[in-house]
Amino acid sequence: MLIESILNTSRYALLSADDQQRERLVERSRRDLREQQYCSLPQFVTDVALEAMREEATALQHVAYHNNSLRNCYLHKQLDPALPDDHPRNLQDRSSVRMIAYDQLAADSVLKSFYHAEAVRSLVADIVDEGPLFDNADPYQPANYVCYRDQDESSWHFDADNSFTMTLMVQAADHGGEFEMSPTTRDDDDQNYGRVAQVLNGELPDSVVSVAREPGALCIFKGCNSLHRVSPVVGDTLRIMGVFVYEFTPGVVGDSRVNATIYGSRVA
Ligand SMILES: O=C(O)CCC(=O)C(=O)O
Ligand SMILES: [Fe+2]
Repeated sequence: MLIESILNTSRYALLSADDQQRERLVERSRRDLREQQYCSLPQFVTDVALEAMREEATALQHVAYHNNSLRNCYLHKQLDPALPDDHPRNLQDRSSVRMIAYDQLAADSVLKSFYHAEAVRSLVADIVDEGPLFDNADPYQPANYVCYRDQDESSWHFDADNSFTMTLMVQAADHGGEFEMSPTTRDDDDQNYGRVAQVLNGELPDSVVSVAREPGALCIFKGCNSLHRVSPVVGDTLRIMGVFVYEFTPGVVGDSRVNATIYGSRVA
């Protein structure tokens, strides 16, 4: 599919880099990202593209890897016996998601076309404002569908060392599957274990924002220092999320052991 048919150019002037409307969008999104740790761009892709993505992810369900594990909010599976049982590093919770990796997408995949489009990469780079972005060069990671069936969820966690996380809502669940975030739970200099434990134990409900998103919304968020989760999905409608990885340097590939835990033993 041509990028002109994928991007909702009637709402977003994405194909002309010097457009004033684009500049305002970048300014607003930068401010949102700074002030609330996420920004959301509704109706970023067309209905035709959404339908193609929905079909693609649904047709690939039989090859999706069911990543089902207990982990702490730092994405580790090991406990630390030197720390108390109620320390955040020793609090485990469940994650159950279905991963469709980049290498499982067809050459003409609409998700791939979206990810590789210069208009998308450069807009995200302008919003994130930390220098130019490059495609990730890993065989599995660059663009994925992450799918949630009935009862699937992703419990509270910090994303691993990426400066930002980028998702595209393709299909929402019937119920549940809410994306919730407690902005800036920790910072680069302070793990803030006390506050982390409070969020994990449900003691700071007022700090938690639910990021409402309709299908088609692009979301960029700072998942590295802000605890976030996807609440359990209820109902038969698959929750489908596109997840994308851009890098600040060219040629970045993932660690093969990490990939095996995300995508299963076939990638080991
Ligand atoms: O599916 C979502 O809304 C966000 C999932 C998530 O935590 C992530 O991609 O890091
Ligand atoms: Fe995350």
